[in-house]
Amino acid sequence: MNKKGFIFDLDGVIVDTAKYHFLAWKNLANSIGIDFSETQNEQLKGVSRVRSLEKILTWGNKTLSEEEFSRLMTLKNEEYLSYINTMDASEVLPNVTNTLNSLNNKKQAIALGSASKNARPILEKVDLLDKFHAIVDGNDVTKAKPDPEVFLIGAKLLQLQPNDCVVFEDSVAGIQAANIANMLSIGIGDASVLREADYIFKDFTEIPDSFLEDVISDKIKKQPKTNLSIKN
Ligand code: B16
Ligand code: MG
Repeated sequence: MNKKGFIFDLDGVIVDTAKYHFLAWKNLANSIGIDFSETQNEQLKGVSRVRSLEKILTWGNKTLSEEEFSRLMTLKNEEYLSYINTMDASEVLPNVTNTLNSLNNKKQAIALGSASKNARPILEKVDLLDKFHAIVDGNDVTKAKPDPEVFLIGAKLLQLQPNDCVVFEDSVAGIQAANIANMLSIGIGDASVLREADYIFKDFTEIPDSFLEDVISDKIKKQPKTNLSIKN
């Protein structure tokens, strides 16, 4: 059987940790007199922790000393981790575990490609760590999505060519990163937001096993696109 690399984003694809990021960022922003809405939280999806705080400060028209910036990042992460600590397998999004099991049964290569520095503890909490052959997270990358670094490292660890890899992503930046990496991009979520993806599904309950079979057997393949570049 053909072997493909299936690379999963974490937040918004495997688990809904956005709600915990929201609570922690909101409390932090409010504590320094900045309002923070769910719409703004949407704009932080797939964005690194440092960049997220920079964006919040810009929205609130505030500047901080380096020390204060790093103190607030630590505070945010401590609160976020307190929510993460309550997580268990019941928080895995529908049909994700089945999909991972099915791909493992088909002897496919599976990696995580996440911006989060907390990816490993989260996968441990929800009992999925042993389903992955490689983990690439916020500790391994120097460039954030839409830079393709996170997925290219994933392909390398799986010992596969980028063109033999598939990415599941819920963020626009992540879809762009997958496209730039020349990987089949599969958007998980809202079709109107993720329209740059090669395929879009609302969630994993909508992905038929026949679709995965077609990807593995090369019936479904990345169509090369031209003129792709990183847009910030
Ligand atoms: P951390 P993903 C991303 O995860 C989140 O979507 C984003 O909101 C968060 O700021 C980022 O991880 C960094 O997370 O603070 O845990 O390092 O979607 O790339 O899995
Ligand atoms: Mg995500």
